[in-house]
Amino acid sequence: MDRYHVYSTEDMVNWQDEGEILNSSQVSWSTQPGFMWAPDCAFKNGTYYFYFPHPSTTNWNNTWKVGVATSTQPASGFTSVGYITGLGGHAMIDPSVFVDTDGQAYIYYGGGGVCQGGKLQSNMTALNGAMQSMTGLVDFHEATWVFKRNKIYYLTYADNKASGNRLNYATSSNPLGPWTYKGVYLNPTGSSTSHGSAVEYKGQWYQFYHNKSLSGNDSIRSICVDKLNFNADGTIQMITQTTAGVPSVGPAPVPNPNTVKYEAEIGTVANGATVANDAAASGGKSVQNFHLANSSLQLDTVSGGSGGRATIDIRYAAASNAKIRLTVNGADYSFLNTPASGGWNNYSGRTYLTVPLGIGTANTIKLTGGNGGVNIDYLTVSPFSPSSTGVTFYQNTQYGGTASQTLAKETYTLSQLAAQGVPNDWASSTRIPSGWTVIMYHDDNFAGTSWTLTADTPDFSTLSPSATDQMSSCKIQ
Ligand SMILES: [Ca+2]
Repeated sequence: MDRYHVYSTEDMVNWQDEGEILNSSQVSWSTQPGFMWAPDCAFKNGTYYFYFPHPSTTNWNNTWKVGVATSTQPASGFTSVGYITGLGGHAMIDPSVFVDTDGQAYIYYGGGGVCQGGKLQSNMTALNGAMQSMTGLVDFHEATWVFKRNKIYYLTYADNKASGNRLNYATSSNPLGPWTYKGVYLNPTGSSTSHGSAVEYKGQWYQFYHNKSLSGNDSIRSICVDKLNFNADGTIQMITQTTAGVPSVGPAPVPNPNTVKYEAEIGTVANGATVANDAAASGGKSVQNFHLANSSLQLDTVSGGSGGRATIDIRYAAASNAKIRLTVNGADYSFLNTPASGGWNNYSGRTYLTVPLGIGTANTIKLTGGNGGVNIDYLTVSPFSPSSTGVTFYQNTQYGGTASQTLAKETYTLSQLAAQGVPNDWASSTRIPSGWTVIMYHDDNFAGTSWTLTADTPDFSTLSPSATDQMSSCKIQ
């Protein structure tokens, strides 16, 4: 796998994909493109550190190194800065970095029955002394994770149980052991491997782990989170694996003010995909027959705001688990899972990914089917940065069409609109920045019927009288 993403939350229920922070093509010492395994992260003295295992030669399992990338931001701006000298070798994967309450940082890692730990220097990118064997663990396989609670250090790890690895843990009064084995606390998840991390957030401890419930493929895993509870003596209670997840611990996120909705039915369909009427769908239509090989839906003139990261959120109905391929501006983002939503007319399905978009509306999103049936209702696109300042007119309703034009605060006669790329009697929808006003006129030179708009208007036919393909001059204030 490749392409690490960061997700954020404030309520443990709604998760924001912050986008990709690193891929193997950005690692100067990489010789194995696309081959990135389980990472960890840490924060110290204003810098965020990202640690990732990566093989350094084609003899991959004997040449692991632990790479480091740094940023001043938790979810963007990471730069690969090398690897930790002195770490690596056969099966030595799964780095875990723990910063103790006294500020001293430790790194742990291991695989193939070997687990080691050691101190990091204050620069967080070099060892401070030799790595030590972590003693006292029983049936260690891989997936080391270390945390501290009430002065007790915990080391969690996967065992070798053949029918499905389990997460075990050991405790110590010292961050480098010796460790006292305490037992299993996460049973097999359905995946052959197990790997997790434990964190405290807003007073509750949580266990993150993975299963393969969505994909059915042992190598394509889904992230899970459930409560991690402790007994009075500090021992860990068995994790209850749920499909519902954990309760909300905060307010739901404020909607992104830059979000634009695009009905699937305004896009271009091909290779058997069809626009079909469906009363259950937004706008009364959805794109169907997406089970057909190479069936596709393409949306042009998608707004990327001022450019940069944007979340593409796809709403769909599916009777059984499927997946769709996402391509944006020609870049292949591979598959997005579209888990069963409860039926072909149940449009509660959501799948999303954060990707970079270009400035303005010259962005193209293409969805390709052929991997199970999915009825696509609509997409929302939420640029992280607000739209470039201006009023954007679109040829079609719902901000669609083959072209769009963004105009500044100014008055525009017929010829001036034409000079800006807005033909006469052409516009059918518009996006208007907050606090701006657009007065559209039926005739040239600000004459005839007029319409005063102060907010986004997705369909000029809803105005009275209809303004569809009517504007011949306008004032933007
Ligand atoms: Ca729709």
